[in-house]
Amino acid sequence: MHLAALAALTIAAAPALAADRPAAPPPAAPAERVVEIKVTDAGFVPREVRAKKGQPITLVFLRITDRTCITAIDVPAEKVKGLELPLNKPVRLTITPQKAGVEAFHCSAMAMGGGKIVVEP
Ligand SMILES: [Cu+2]
Repeated sequence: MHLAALAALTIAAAPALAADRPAAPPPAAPAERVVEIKVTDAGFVPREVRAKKGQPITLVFLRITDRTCITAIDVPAEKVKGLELPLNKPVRLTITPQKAGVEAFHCSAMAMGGGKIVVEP
């Protein structure tokens, strides 16, 4: 009973909400690229990410294991150092690579993991 009433309310309210902001401008910027990188028992998955020079890309790191030394990472080319990756909590990192080539990312403790951001010109 309660659920049905709630659903009816939601449906009734929806057009009013939509009418509240009819003038929302279309997004001007191209869609942001987002890539999820998990930290698992096997390390970074995927280990390699492709990016384009001068175009922002958001890396979402998600550590799903405690059996790893990758609890914090560095991306030296982006001056990122000791970025903490709490267990099961996504951490977003947006970068805009300025040079074509390969940017490494790895664990802060030992520079392990062998992650690569391949930046295309
Ligand atoms: Cu390590």
